[in-house]
Amino acid sequence: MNKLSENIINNINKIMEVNFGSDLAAGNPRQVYEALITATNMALKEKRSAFTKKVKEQEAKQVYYMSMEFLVGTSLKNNLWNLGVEDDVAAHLKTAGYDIEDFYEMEPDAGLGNGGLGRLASCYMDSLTTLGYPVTGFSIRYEFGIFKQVIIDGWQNEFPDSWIDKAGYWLNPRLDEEVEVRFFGNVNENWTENGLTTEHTGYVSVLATPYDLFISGYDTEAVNSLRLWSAKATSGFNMDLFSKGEYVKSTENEAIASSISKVLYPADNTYEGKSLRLKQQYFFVSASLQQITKKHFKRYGTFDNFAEKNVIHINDTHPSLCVPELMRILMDDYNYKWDKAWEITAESLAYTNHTVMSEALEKWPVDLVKSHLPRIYTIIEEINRRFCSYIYEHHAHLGGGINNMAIIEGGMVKMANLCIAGSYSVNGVSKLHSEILKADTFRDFNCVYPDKFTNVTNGITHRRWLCQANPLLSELLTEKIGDGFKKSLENIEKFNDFIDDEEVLASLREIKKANKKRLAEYVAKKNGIELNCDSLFDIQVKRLHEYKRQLLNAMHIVDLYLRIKYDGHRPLPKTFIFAAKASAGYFMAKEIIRLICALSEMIERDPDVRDYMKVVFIADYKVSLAEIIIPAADISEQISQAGKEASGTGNMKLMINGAVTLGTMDGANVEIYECVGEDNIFIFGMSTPEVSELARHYNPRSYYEGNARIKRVVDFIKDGIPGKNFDSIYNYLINSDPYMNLADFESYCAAHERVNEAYADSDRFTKMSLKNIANAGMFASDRSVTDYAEGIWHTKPIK
Ligand code: 26Q
Repeated sequence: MNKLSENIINNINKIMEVNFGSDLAAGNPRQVYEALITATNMALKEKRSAFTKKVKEQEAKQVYYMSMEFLVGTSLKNNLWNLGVEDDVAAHLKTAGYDIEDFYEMEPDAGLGNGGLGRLASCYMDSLTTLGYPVTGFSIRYEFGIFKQVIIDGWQNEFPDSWIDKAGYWLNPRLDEEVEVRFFGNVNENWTENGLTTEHTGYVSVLATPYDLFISGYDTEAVNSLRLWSAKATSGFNMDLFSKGEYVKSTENEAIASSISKVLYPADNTYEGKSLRLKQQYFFVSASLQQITKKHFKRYGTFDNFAEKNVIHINDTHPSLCVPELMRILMDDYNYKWDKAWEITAESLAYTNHTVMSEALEKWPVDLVKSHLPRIYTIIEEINRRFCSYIYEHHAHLGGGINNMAIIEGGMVKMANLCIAGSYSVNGVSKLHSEILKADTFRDFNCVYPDKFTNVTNGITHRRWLCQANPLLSELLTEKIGDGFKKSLENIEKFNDFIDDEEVLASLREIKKANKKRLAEYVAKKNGIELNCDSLFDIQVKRLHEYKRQLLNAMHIVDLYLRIKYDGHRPLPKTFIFAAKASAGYFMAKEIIRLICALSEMIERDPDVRDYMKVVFIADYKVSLAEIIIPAADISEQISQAGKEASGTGNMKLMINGAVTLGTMDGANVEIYECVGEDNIFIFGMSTPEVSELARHYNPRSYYEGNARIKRVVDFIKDGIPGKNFDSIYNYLINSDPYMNLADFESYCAAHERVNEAYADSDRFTKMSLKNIANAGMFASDRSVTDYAEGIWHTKPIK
């Protein structure tokens, strides 16, 4: 047994004794659970202190990853696995009569994110730590993470997710590092002998308390930290106001503070211009930058080398206030002049864009920013003034483009423009997406700053998504190609050598079957539906959004149903599995969920059809559920309208688990296509230029009227399901259909036919599956973060 295992096991025993006055065997499961997490956290803490010491000694450049979201999921299994102590700890628990799996099940997900963007941030923390880079993630300690989804009569209902009671043992409070964040008030500008100085008065103070969540890596000395800020009032009362008779106003800071870190906004790829959201953004940006600058100044006594020693990464525009806040700190707290402060700021910030959808691009009303953050607003105004005059002077030929680039325009502050002006690097998240940014979304900026724009294709941590989620496949790989792939996923390429190995192909089929059974058990328990594990599992799991086109999938399901029911079609059995959360106020998304649930119910009740097809909607999609669903997939549905999905990362998780992609040429699907070759993927639908062309004159009604197959499906959706009505979706499809479901429908159905043909030949399909696994190397987040470190951050791992 290694030292670390021994240490953790001793600590478990000690905690049982000291906290609960019990030995391991006599404790109750909840006590053992607490002891297990606390002991693991202690081990991480010790390891972290050794790592931090090294980082200090080497004066290494620090990376700060700023993100409103980190979709952490569960940590216990991940940490034990990464630390290499899982088997020893499990064996020890077993001696006292416990099954470690029961403790894994007790742990709630830390759901501090909505979907792709938040999960990406967590995958990057894993990879950076594994590779030994010093990085700190910054976000908010939301008391309530992403809501719990409960489906009642087909309709999504949201319930609060209070995760801290049972997962808070991972959080390490640092009361010694609290900072103050200021909102509202007035700004007074004074000319003094030092030039113009500003004074922020009459503000409301909120205290930010940091909680550190330690991030383990695999086979590494590094332990990094995710620092989550929690808001509280500076004091219950403002005595000054109170004594002036303003009793209600005197408790204002308490009301503001208690709301800021209360709940995660459940919006994905749509912007919500709410005052609370703006406060959340400034709160975590200001607290983080105050701490970063304080630490830097303490160590070096100057900011002249700030950009050389630090890089601050802005994950989408949500932390865009980093630009004016860093300016504010340098000027107001450390007396820097504008030009020098701007040089330091623009050389230490880098920005990643995650969307081209116009409804997701953040724009804040000038009046809102001005009232909430008066000092910050004056800085944004001055950034805009200088930026616009620079463009007028040097790029006058861009004409109308200048308005597109302005930071303040039409009474709004445009956050992407602020980020591009204030960062030295801007990147998209897949090759296609990065090209669209340059050619379209940020075309004018690309003319002015062609060297700022780059691409870093997203990646996933295969340690969670393959090794931990699919231990059977991981064992097979280890047996055949060794375990080098765990640290360096390029090595998985060696699995290609087994393409004609009948034994390996048979093992792959067995593993898939076992993973389907594991999922079927879950579905039987939760949905009361029995799955046929010999059927093809066709899976679409992701946030519910019109552009992701779960509706196109549902349309094909209706078509198949009608063909079986009325046209004598007798296909091989297929199981269509969905899981998706919709934003709480997103009506069409909720209607689509209702449609899928109605189809599921109708088919389940129909003895003519149910042996050939099944539809299941699994409620409450989250990281820990994805870990059960994804390994069971044969087909991975990635069917967004071309040009809309920035990258996708579920596509990569499904691929590495042996699912074959059925998708459009969108986001990272394009790169998956390049890696597996055209024979190992099912591509359909319009390309990005075809979409743009058709958008000029798209008329969904002409597809409906001109195509009997489409008409039959759309009419059936309207009122063909007994007792249900979907006029909403019917009208949407024939009158608007903004993501062109109807235009891609036939091509999508044809692709399904090709899937059926391939699946009928089990040898051929298993080989496709193998090719997907073996060619997933490029989609490791280890590769992505290395791209960031070498190409953008210019940082090196700790020696
Ligand atoms: C903004 C303002 C106010 C409230 C909410 C928001 C908000 C919150 C979350 C806006 C967008 C998001 C999330 C976006 C997101 O997840 N984008 C996805 O990022 C992935 C990682 O790069 C990509 O793979 C996906 O293609 C992209 O959709």
